Amino acid sequence: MKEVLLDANFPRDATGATYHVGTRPGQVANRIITVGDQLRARRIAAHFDGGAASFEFQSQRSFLTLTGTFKGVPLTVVSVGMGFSVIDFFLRECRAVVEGEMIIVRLGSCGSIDPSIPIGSVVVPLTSYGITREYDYFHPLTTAEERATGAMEPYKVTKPLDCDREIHDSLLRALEESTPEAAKAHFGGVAPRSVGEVVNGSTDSFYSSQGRTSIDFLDANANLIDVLRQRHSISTLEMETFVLNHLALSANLASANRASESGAVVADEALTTNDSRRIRTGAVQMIFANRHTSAFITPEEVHLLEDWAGKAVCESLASLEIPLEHTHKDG
Ligand code: R1P
Repeated sequence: MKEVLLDANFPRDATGATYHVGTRPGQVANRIITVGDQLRARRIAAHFDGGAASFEFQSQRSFLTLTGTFKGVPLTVVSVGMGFSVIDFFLRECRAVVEGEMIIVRLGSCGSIDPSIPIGSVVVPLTSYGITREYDYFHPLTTAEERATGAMEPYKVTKPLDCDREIHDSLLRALEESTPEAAKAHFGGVAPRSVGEVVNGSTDSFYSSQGRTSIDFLDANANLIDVLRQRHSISTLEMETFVLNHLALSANLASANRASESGAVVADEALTTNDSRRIRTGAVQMIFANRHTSAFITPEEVHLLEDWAGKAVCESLASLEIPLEHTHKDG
């Protein structure tokens, strides 16, 4: 960031560019695909009209924004990196530069802890849980009794939170309509499969809270995968979708409160609000790893899944209506 920043509460420069993502009004579309990986972002943008983005910005903090059109509809891909905190930067700063309703779809990779969902599958989660390390479980002042009785457990699991049902259904339909039959040679003779209504867990670590064991750290996670399967029916683990759903809920609550005279709107009402700054979310996740068999996808298979899922997400987003949509201008 070379420019002078103007507001310590929400830092922006004189052109309106945000502090970390670095984009300003006119550069980000209402329909956004967010990914963790810059190569994946560029593969998706290759489906844009003309085969490339018409606007590109790489921020000093490694957020890459690519904006163009798909079948004439403005679309943006933002590569954000990994984890809860980058979703917070991404969503708050994109919200600040976009007028009107936003639709945001995460196209990510994930691991499967469900034996019925092998690598090469592409899943559309409906529900996500947040799974975080309980830092105090490891604290020297926590007693052995608290640990032994289960008064304190090493990992916390939130209540489940759904994405937008219409977006879920649209994403699943777009994937099903474009299943790459020709790719079956790469997936043991079976064409990769899409699966809807999947229950996902988003974790605050790739390692401890996903049940990967270590001799270098005390993580108390040897039975975590079994707990997540048995108590919560979780099938997939990744690191962002729950936070995306949570922040969309938080934005919709704020919108509903602005519209309400009493200012006391509850979550159920926020989900049905039709406020012009509503945020709707969805996710598509490619299964790269199988935690039962330890299988990992090959780079060639990654490319095939990213092409299939990337195009399907563009098709889905371009087909979804946004009420009172503002005209997008590159700038
Ligand atoms: C970990 O390797 C990363 O891969 C998954 C996880 O959510 C985490 O961000 O998603 P992406 O491939 O989209 O980054």
